[in-house]
Amino acid sequence: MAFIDEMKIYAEAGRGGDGVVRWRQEKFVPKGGPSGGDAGRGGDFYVLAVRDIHILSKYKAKKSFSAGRGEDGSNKSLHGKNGEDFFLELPVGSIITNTDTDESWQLTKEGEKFLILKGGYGGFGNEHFKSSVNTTPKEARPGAEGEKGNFKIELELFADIGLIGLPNAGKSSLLNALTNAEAKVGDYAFTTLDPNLGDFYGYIIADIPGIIEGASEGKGLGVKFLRHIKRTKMLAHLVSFENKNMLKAYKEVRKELAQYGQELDEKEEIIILTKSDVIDDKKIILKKVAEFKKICKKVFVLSLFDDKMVKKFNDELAKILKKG
Ligand SMILES: Nc1nc2c(ncn2[C@@H]2O[C@H](COP(=O)(O)OP(=O)(O)OP(=O)(O)O)[C@@H](O)[C@H]2O)c(=O)[nH]1
Ligand SMILES: [Mg+2]
Repeated sequence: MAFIDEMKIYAEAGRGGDGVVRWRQEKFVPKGGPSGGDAGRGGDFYVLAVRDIHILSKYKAKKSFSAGRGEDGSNKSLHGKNGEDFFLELPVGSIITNTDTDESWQLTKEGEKFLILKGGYGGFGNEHFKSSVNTTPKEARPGAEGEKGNFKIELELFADIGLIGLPNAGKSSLLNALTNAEAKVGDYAFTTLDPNLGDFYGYIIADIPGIIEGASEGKGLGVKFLRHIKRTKMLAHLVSFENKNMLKAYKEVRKELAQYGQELDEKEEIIILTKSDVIDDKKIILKKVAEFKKICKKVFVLSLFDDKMVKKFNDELAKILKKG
């Protein structure tokens, strides 16, 4: 499920500016002392995590990046400005490897940043070399090169929320309603054979193939997908109103999670009672909600045929993920 995308780039931190040789020029002082200022250092090169899984494609055309050069020193002892730092924005989940040194970093949360290349120092101007024995130093130093390197960037996406439930609960349909994924939908069990991913305001929703009794021992599509759930942060458990015994349907899936182990059943969970349009009697719906609220605080009722309901759920889910 972790869909991995790869990219190679070349990056350079800024070169430091050069120090300069300058002399003070004052009225009536034919030759003043040294006044060449020090240069600015080169800009550092950072990677910065953002919540945008498509950002790598922006860099397709441009694969080389550099931070700003430090400004040279100037006369009147003025220091050059430091070069601008460069922040390469990468999606949360990116693994950055310097292929020259094998150093590696992983961006795991929004806003996290790492310094991956240091800018070069700025050179000293001649004023710096002034001393009692040398009042007219003609020496200035050039700036140092910034660090450079080749990098590999791999995107490893971990779903923020996994949609689970018995086959036919409406998982793929819900993914399609919330994101621009185009998951296959069918009125038969095991329509979904591989997890589908959707981008929901930068959060990743994973639609997991249906889980049936015995899945933890390999039945149906089996353990393969339970393994994937291990990596999602939160679960949304879908239970369809088509089930005669909804609670039993719910417990069947929970039992498989518990039997699989690895703390799958300890993940934060929300419950979505789906296909409410198949029930005419509102009281039945309310009763079911009350029943499920005894198990879990966050219970939602949803029919994908009702746009308002979908919109409301969409907003609630966005809030939950933001908090998460
Ligand atoms: N009446 C009604 N039908 C729905 C609703 N949501 C989905 N369906 C239908 O339910 C059937 C199953 O939907 P899917 O989204 O494929 O279900 P799934 O949970 O992904 O199923 P698997 O991939 O087999 O595990 C399809 O025929 C959908 O059109 C709903 O809100 N109301
Ligand atoms: Mg499906």
